[in-house]
Amino acid sequence: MPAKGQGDSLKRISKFLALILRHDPGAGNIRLDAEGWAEVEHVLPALATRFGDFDRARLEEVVRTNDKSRYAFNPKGDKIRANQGHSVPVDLGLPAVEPPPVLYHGTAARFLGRILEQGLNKGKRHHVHLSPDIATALNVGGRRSGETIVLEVQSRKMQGHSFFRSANDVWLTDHVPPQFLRVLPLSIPPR
Ligand code: HQG
Repeated sequence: MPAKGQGDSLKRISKFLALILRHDPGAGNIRLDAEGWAEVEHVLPALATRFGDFDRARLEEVVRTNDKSRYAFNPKGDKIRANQGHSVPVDLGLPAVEPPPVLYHGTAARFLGRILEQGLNKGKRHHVHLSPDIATALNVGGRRSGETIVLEVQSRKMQGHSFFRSANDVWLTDHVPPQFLRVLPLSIPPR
């Protein structure tokens, strides 16, 4: 556990890592390879520029304590990448796997009309992100303002759609057509 007072700074560091490892490697003057890996020896100076002295032990702490296990080192430990959530083109090399019968997607009630018309779209990301359980979906949806809703996805029935499971247990797919969606009758007050 991070010491009291360190939580905020760990969060800021994680946000900057998300920026450079998912969306804009140039912002940290680093490069991602085809599978999304960056050299740790390039990432450390990028972090040091923002946050002062930054050694490997501190980076390991950020990775280990991250609330959603967003980052991972390669087995040798000389590279780091985001486990999912990229907008830059990378191929994580995840195998397609059979999903559980149902998955969940938490979102804001104000998006529901369009979602039921168009299905779930991946937007800027590589995939639509789905959660393995309702509690996680509520957290994801709760990031948005207004009332949170949870959609149940009939994942096993989605013939012809590949599913991938990220290292941090996020389920990924290209698109969810509306006929595989059902709004769960949960009542979550707006934040
Ligand atoms: C919505 C976080 C209108 C969708 C989380 C979502 C997750 C539509 C938003 C990960 C739509 C996209 C991903 C349609 C989808 N019409 N709105 N047809 N289709 N949407 O952030 O799933 O903290 O790209 O419901 O924990 O919210 O980044 O996706 O509200 O795992 O590690 O469009 O991001 O993880 O938003 O979140 P996002 P998401 P991290």
